[in-house]
Amino acid sequence: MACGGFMSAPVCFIENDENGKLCVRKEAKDILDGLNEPVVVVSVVGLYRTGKSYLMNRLAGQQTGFALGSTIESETKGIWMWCVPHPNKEGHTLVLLDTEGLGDVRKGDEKHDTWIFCLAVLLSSSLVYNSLGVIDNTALEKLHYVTELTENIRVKAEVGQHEDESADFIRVFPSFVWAVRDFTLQLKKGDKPITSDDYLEGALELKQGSSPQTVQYNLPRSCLRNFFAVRKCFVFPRPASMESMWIMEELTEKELESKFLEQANTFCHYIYNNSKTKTVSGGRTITGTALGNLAEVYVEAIRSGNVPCLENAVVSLAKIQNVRAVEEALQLYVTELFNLVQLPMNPEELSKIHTVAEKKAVEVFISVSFNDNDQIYQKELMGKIYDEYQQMCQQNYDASRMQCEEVLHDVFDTLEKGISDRSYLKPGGSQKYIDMLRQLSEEYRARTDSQIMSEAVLSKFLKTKEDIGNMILQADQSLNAAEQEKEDEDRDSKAAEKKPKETEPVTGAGI
Ligand SMILES: Nc1nc2c(ncn2[C@@H]2O[C@H](COP(=O)(O)OP(=O)(O)OP(=O)(O)O)[C@@H](O)[C@H]2O)c(=O)[nH]1
Ligand SMILES: [Mg+2]
Repeated sequence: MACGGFMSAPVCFIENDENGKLCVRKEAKDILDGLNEPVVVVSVVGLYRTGKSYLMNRLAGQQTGFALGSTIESETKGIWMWCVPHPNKEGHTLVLLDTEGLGDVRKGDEKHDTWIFCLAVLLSSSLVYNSLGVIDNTALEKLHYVTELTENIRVKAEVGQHEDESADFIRVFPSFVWAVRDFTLQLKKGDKPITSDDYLEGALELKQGSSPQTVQYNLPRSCLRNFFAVRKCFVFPRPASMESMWIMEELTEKELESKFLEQANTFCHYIYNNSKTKTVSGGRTITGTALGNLAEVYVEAIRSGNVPCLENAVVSLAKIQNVRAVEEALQLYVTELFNLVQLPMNPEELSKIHTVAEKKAVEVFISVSFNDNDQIYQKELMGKIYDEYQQMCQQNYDASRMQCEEVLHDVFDTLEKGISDRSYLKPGGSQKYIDMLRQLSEEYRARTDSQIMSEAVLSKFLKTKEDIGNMILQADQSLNAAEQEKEDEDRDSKAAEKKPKETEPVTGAGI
């Protein structure tokens, strides 16, 4: 697969699993998962062996791609997908869906064809119906799948008892393009030339009356008229001689009939210019990712024996997309935060990084989310971002605390040594202790200036030193008192020494 979800060759999208039930292939789902831009989905349906895959290769602008078969055996199985850059719409992907040919009796499972047809209708924004020859009653009878859509597709989750749901089909169905291949007739009504669209509309005209035959005749016609608002028809002459058609993939443009080439180009340009971006009920445009999810929702409904319902599918799709949107947005937020933060850091800087990352995360959420009208998932995302941010703030505090503690140990090492050496347990020691505490605190502050936990760590430390400070002070005071006492004593004794001895009363004064 090339970058950006574009592919060098088609892959199988939907096929039968080993139990014979439809399933979405992982490879295709993964490709769509990586495609976060709006998609224009064009699918081709029609009877087997009618040149559908060849026409799709032309839409891809490639000579080869979807496999063609030149034998009578049907070639394409299930639904194949090819994502190519949209030739006209920048930022859009053209998703081409080539389907298994309908009506091959050897398959023996009519219902399988019905589901292939339904899925093509449900997944595309333009449905190309491909047939050989002319649009006559037989051709319309072969298109009976369109008459079965009412039984096999539901639009609303809740339907009133007498409500005709098919009236809603026109709102949600793709545009319809009939490609008539090997058309050999002249487009004329009487003498007047008519367009291929007039030809189609003429073929879809209803008969008056209510006989069973008339009802039967009108049924596919009225279904096409009532379900598909935009209808278009292209007629293609034979592209080459009989023998050459077995090797169509090898034929150069020059070897193809010029009239065929002209029609093929007109058809391709019509599709490029007019096929709309795929939307779902409610008008929401969908991306490749959503298309993959939508396919899974419809296929799951069919697998479990239910009728695919557009409204339910949108609800399921919204849930899948929104859960994913929360995951992706949160992932981006966390990655952004981890890449930019360097703990410990200034909380204001951290807050700035958080704000930018949060904005980017919300942008991702908005691009991936789907119908989050009550902002339930966005609120969930904001809550998760808040939790992540709080955790990061806590980690920032912890990292800052650790660094401050390291500096603290380093700076106050002298003080601790002084304490254990009992250097402060001497007279005047308390003042020395206080001075040292003050000086080291300043040094610590200078080294942890930018740290958020600087003061908190210091004040906790100083608190632990209060007892020892008091002890030193008391010791100092008692040493002072003892010294004072000793000094007093010394002074007294010295004074006593100096004082003349209490003399005996002079008895012989005249000696
Ligand atoms: N007669 C005719 N044959 C064509 C035309 N385009 C392609 N073919 C040939 O018809 C054969 C079948 O073409 P595919 O494109 O494989 O037909 P398909 O409808 O995809 O066939 P399945 O996948 O089996 O349903 C190939 O040999 C093609 O070369 C065409 O316009 N007219
Ligand atoms: Mg095919």
